[in-house]
Amino acid sequence: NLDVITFGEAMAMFIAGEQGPLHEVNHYTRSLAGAETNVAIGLARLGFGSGWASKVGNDSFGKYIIQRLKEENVNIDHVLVDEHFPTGFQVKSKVVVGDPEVQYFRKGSAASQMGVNDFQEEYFLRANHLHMTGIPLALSNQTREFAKYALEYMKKNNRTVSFDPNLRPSLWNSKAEMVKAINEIAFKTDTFLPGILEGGILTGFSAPQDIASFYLDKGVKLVIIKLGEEGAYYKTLNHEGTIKGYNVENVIDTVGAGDGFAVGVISGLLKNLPIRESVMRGNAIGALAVQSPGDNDGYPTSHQLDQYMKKHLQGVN
Ligand code: KDG
Repeated sequence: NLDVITFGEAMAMFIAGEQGPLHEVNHYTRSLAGAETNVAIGLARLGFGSGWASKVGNDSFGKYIIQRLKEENVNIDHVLVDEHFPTGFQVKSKVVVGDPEVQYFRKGSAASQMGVNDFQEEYFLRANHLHMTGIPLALSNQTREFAKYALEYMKKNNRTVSFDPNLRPSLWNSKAEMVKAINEIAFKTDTFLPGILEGGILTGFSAPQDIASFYLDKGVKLVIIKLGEEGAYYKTLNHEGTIKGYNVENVIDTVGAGDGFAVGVISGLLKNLPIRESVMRGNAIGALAVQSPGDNDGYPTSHQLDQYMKKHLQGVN
């Protein structure tokens, strides 16, 4: 059976083989992108029953996505093939420092057509936990309604829900609309996982403590704020703490680190580990993720994660 379900849009991704602006790049390596597929893959690699719900087009990118997810043991019973709309893709630059440039070709994609009518209740009931990101809230009215429905449905059926806002301002009409829509969902989730800059945009506060309290006051049970290489800060009604990040000497690509962090945290919570340990797992997978060019190719198996954490012991502040 399944432990966790996610839903969203997967895309074929072309990673530049050489540095420079995208329009000058000649060589690309094909890979897979999509925040929620990254999480689904990461959890499956750790041995969890992991399912992903979406739509792909009846085309080569759609086939590629399905094939990759099968290889990763992600359950695809809720992946529908749309005959009318194409699978989206994205192009990503190669950088030495900072975040890469990303260009989307996803407007009107098959995944953005998934609406409430596509929601398969029996499928979602197969899992105890739902992981969501803010991206489907931005893609289309249909996917936004799907996301709201999925959240309500899982809560009504006593499932736990984690939420990574994954702010993508370029997918929204305005910042105000983005903040409102994301917060509306965030307030109803159990575990909220913003980055520190995202938390600032969403609340107007800059200190992690204030950002966390803003959501705890609204009923969120656990807020974990990603601090990049500094690690992460967590807060519940009774506990708080900062967990240092792992030292990484050679950062290759930062994209996928936040999703890897979610994988670590969710895996810990599903195993009923203490929050601190769950956050440590998040930090560890985030650190592993930035050391490889693809989004998810650095995500570990359970054994690799244990080995990495043993080898690179980190203190708790
Ligand atoms: O979190 C990684 C994602 O940014 C990437 O895989 C693409 O899902 C993606 C998006 O919509 O930006």
